[in-house]
Amino acid sequence: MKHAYNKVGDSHRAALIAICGADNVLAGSNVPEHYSHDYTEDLRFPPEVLVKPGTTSEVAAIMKLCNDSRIPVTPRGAGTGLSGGALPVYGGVLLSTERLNKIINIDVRNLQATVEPGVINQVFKDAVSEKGLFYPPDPASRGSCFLGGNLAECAGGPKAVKYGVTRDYVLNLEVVLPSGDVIMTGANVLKNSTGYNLTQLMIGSEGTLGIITKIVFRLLPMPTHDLLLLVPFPSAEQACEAVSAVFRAGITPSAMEFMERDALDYAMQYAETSIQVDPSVKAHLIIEVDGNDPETLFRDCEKITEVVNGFGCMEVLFAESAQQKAELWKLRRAVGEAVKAHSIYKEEDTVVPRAALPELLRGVKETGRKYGFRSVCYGHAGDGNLHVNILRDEISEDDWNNRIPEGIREIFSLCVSLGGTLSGEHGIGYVQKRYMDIPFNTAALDLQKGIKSTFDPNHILNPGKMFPE
Ligand code: LAC
Ligand code: ZN
Repeated sequence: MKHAYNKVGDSHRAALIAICGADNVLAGSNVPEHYSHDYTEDLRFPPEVLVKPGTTSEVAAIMKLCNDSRIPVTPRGAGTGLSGGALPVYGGVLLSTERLNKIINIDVRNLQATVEPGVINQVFKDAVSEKGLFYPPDPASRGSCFLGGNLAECAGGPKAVKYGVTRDYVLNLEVVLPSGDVIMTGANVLKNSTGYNLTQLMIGSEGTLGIITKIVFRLLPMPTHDLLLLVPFPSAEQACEAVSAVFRAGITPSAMEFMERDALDYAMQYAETSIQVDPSVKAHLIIEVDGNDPETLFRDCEKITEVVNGFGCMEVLFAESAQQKAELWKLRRAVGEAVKAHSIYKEEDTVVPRAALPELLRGVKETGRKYGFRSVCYGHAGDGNLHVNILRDEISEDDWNNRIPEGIREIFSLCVSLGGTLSGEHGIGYVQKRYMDIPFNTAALDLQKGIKSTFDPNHILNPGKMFPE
């Protein structure tokens, strides 16, 4: 359904300045260029006005003003998203959470912490780690992405395979609704059977239901040891076959990452690493185990080595030092940016039950041959979560916009037929909404749209996202 929106006029701008102060309200050409994009393809949508509230009550006043005036509001964290969630596709107000960046409290006795949404993931990890605590979610952009954005998209990362994703660490939220009302969604407890679970509804809602202004996390004790294995394979499919066998052998690694040869090559060039890979290697698995007892971890690695040997891997390498481990992780985290530096690409975030990974990889490559695109595949193999970067290369504008999406539709249909879905951790946002009819029938989509309308009857919050229009 289309909604009619108003432009941000002089009186609205004056009202926003009265709420946040003139320094925190920028309009037109005064809005720095980077606020018009995130990390998604080469998409650009400048907002009419950028506002940077510093308190919950300022957020509430902005929402009330925009709701009363039918002005669209797009919430924005650090802008590292890969599905266009933070793009103000209808113009209007871009609400940046960058000034809401306080760690309010780390409650060591309860293993909890309360933060504002503009705290950087890594800053939070470091702060809790100083107190012996562990916040596992670690998206590749952890050095710059905001926790609020991590909640909006339900970010994952390599550790998710053992520790779960962002939603598994959130206990309670303060949320500003489009009306300007402020609610708490839950309680700071590990068990809660009180009413509908609004906390979990907010997570992954991509800024379409409310603005998260405080987050209460649960934390874990920091594990003391980890070991990292690098397992080369002569074929990408064999690497994928080995993944589920490791879990079936009774081991849950703390990371189980896959990189096909092209992903390795792009990352090696980009990250200027000393790591060298023999030309016969066609894929790598990076496997990490962690815990508190080194003996157990060594035994786990022996078992893993036994299993992967059964899938024709080449010589298994141990990362000997902290520096080697860091270098391997740097290489793995660089893949996305490395590919982007080479070519515009469409990033698909396919996810299937883990044992279906080889079939998914085969299907992706077959589809590429049929539609004439190259793909670079890598990702969180242990979660069945394969990132498929479809390279723009020399593909014409028309094919890029019309024919390639048909191929992507085939890939997503394959995912769903294998028991999977469109996105494991990047969200739907602006670029995947046209495929939402694949995993959901009309009844399931209408139910979600009904929830959206209940929270946001005027559809002012992050319009143009998640649902096909
Ligand atoms: C990664 C991001 C793209 O896994 O999700 O590198
Ligand atoms: Zn990822």
